[in-house]
Amino acid sequence: MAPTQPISRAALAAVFVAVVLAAAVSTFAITGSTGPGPPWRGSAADIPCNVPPLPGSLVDVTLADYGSGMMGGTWPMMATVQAQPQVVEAGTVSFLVRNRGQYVHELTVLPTTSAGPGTRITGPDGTVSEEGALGHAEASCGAGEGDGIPPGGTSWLTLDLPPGQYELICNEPWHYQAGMYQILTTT
Ligand SMILES: [Cu+2]
Repeated sequence: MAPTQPISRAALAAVFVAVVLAAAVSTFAITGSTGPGPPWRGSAADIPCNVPPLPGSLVDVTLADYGSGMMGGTWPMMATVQAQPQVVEAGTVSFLVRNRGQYVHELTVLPTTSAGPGTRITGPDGTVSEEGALGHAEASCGAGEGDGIPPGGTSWLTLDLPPGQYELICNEPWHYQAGMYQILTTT
């Protein structure tokens, strides 16, 4: 083993620069966006898709993520479901769902639990129970069920929702735990 050497000033400076750069990059990841929409990096360009007219109250849903490569690149460090608006009239409700992230996402609509949003138990496969699910938007440029919405892709879903609270989630493995849930209220 080589004798311990004092750390050179140059090495210290290099470490300092690296730390500052890392801090700057992570700050940008959180606060970098100045325009409308979520401040996530890695947002995908839209895949062209002709969305048909959607009936009832319209809820725009944005699925987004940031992060790079935990768990072999399959786990976004953070991800989000954003609904606009978050309160709509009960009855016919259409969801227009856009994936602006860099991972495949999907939307599942569930009744809320009494424990509140984000409290569902994640199983060993990284997903939560979809018992009682009211519908999914997970097609690539299509309605309803599918293999997931690719980055930049669009899916949609129309449901008849009585007054209540619903949890909009992404149930790709580990995405719920990464923050992909949002409450929608119908009145
Ligand atoms: Cu997801």
